[in-house]
Amino acid sequence: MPSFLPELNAQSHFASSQIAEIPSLLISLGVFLALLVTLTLVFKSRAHKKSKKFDVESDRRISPSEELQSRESSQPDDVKEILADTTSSWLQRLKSGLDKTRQNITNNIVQALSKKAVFDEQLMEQIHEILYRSDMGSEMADYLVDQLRREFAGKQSPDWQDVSRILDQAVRSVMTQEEVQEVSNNQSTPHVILVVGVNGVGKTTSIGKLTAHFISQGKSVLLCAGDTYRAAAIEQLQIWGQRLNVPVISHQQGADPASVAFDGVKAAKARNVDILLIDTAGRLHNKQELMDELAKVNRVIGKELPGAPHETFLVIDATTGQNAFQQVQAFKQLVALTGLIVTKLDGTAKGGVVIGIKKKFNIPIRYIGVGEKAQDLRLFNATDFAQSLFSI
Ligand SMILES: Nc1nc2c(ncn2[C@@H]2O[C@H](COP(=O)(O)OP(=O)(O)OP(=O)(O)O)[C@@H](O)[C@H]2O)c(=O)[nH]1
Ligand SMILES: [Mg+2]
Repeated sequence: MPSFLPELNAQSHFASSQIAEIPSLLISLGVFLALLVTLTLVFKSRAHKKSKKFDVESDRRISPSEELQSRESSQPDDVKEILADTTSSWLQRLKSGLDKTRQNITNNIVQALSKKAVFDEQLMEQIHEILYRSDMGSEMADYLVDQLRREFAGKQSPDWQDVSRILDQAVRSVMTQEEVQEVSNNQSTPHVILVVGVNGVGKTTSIGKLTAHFISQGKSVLLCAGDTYRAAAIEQLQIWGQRLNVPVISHQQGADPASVAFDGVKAAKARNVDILLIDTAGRLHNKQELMDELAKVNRVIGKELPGAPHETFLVIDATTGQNAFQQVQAFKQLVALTGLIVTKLDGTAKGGVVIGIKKKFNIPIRYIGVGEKAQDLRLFNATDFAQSLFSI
């Protein structure tokens, strides 16, 4: 008995030590399984991220054009229209937008040319008068007639083809601006754009159109109702916000525009949007009040975001003719303008104002509007403009 007792003891000790190890084995197994589950989850989430471009239902890769289509179909109608717009349809609209101005210039010059055998001073005076009446200002009319004089003086009267070629070249050389570029190409975000101008020129509408334009380029936009002078002005911007599915920062009517602008910049930073567009009032009691208000808005914005506003666009209404020159002059003294938006070119025979303002002030014309739809506002292009103005 004693001889095998130790053996038995040893065996029973072995069995009991095996039993004692079971919990730790179970724990190890549990840890192993947990590790396996974690690894599987990590792998799956990575695979999901990589397969973002797979159609979930059919489990096939989505092509870039399908991706674009699905992005386009979820866009607001205004943006869809911009995305579907072609260069030729824009040129067509630009040309018809400039119809009245073009007819005013071309028909009259063609008529004057037909009555003269020689390109003399009298004919040049007549052409000067026609150009001047398109509201391009005397400086620009002088310049254009000088170009014609240099080319044709004393010669047999040229036909419209020759005259329009010289006018086209001269206008293009005045209007060509290296610096004209999409604001949305700018890298610093949020890119803050302050939109100023007298009442009724098309500030709020242009902000709506620009918003659609920037969304079509894949940018995120936030709007700020800085025109607190009228309740309707705030509502008008909110309607654009709803229409384009873009948030609008606003306060009550009569609130301090600088404090709305401050909230706008703060929200744009927090939401990390690409572009913040700030509307302003054009209808103030007097120039001093407007000057003080814009100065305060600028100060507050710049404090919240150094360098902002990155752009200040003055909106001018082409139908106001010579008055537009005075508006540029006045606003140039109030704020540092980085560009002009010229609206309502479709409603005037005096679209020459665009050329005259560029010649006189040398402030880049950034966008032009030739209608009320969102796609009717585009980046200004000197070649397209000159061509649309002088081609019959
Ligand atoms: N035909 C045409 N109409 C335009 C164009 N741009 C703006 N408008 C119209 O001009 C009118 C005035 O536009 P708003 O955007 O309200 O002008 P605003 O400068 O914001 O005016 P206030 O807020 O009163 O200072 C609206 O009826 C617009 O539809 C354009 O390029 N062509
Ligand atoms: Mg407005």
